[in-house]
Amino acid sequence: MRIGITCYPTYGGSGVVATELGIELAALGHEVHFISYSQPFRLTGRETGIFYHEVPVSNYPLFEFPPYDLALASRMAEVAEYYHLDILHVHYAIPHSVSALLARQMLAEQGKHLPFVTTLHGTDITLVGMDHSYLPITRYSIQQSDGVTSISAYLKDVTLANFGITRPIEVVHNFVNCDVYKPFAEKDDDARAKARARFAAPEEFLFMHLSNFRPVKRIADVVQIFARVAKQIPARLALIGDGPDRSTAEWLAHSLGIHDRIHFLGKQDRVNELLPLADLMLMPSEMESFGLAALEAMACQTPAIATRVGGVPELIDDQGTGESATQGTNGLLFPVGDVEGMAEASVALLRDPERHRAMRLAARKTAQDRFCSTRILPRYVSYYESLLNKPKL
Ligand code: GMT
Repeated sequence: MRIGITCYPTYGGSGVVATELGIELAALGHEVHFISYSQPFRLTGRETGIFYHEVPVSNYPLFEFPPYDLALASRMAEVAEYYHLDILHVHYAIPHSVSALLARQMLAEQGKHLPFVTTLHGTDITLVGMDHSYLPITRYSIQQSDGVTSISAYLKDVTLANFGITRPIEVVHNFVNCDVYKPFAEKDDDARAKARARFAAPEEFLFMHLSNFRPVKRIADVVQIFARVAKQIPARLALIGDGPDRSTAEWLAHSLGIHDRIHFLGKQDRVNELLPLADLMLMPSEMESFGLAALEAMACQTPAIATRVGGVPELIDDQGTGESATQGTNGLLFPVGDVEGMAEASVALLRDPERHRAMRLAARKTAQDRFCSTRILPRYVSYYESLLNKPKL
């Protein structure tokens, strides 16, 4: 198939999913065309079978707001025509789904059919999409998409309830490449120790957090949890990512007198090399429609201490009784803002090496058994095929 993909190319879960999907599809022999305003950050530009088409947005003194969605629609139609795309897959509804709808209509005028799939990721529904200035058009473009997928059952339910959507939505969970996101092999213990030494001494526990530092991620809670932990056990914290709340976190770390125990690593390209170094991942978000960062950590055998919000319980099973029952307890969940609970549970877990080890193994097994790209990719491919085989009306 020739597949067009549009996403936000910057640091964020929907862009990560879209890029990894493109990489996996190309590895399966499909031709993938990314259409966006800059190259997605996890692409090198040298991947076989992957092509990138920039969307130029020209400005004009009259435009206080350059119309990116229109430039995107034009570029989508052009790329579809010149490269004979079979299907277009847009990630994050706003505004990508609307642009895809326009592109489909433009091509239809020339007798060409370009079906498009919209994948809902999170704040496109839970925050931005609920804003009344965006709601009617977002609803319309979801309803008009040829196919709609959602990255968790939770997000599907919210979309159906809050947007009054009547068309089917297919749940296709976030995924991770388990051959890239993996723990160090036992024979590589020395290599792990060497890499880990950059962040923590052997007797210190290493905590990690990975996000785009937006308010919804509650970075201040990450620092507060760590401050409580560091009073009880030797520990360090590595924060991966950057964004609007970084300076708040730095200020808090200084005020609490723990800044010398925290590494602010900024944006990192190869997080798969960092996540296996940690003992625990912290994800105390206000909302997560799934929690891709926790899945990436779990695949590296780093369990997460997280909040019981949105679709997170579809991934993290703190009782070992849900869909991950065969893998066992693979992480711990707490109410939003319960920094005491998360700190106490982290300390208790790390003081119990057997329990910690069991949780590490369960985390990796959950990723392998339920969320590896080898399991999820065929779902997307057969979904595309079902749309392409649908009789045209
Ligand atoms: O953070 C967002 O809401 C935007 C989105 C993104 O583009 O980064 O993240 C969402 O998509 C991820 C990938 O599907 C999910 O794993 C995240 O849970 C989700 N974030 C939120 O719901 C806050």
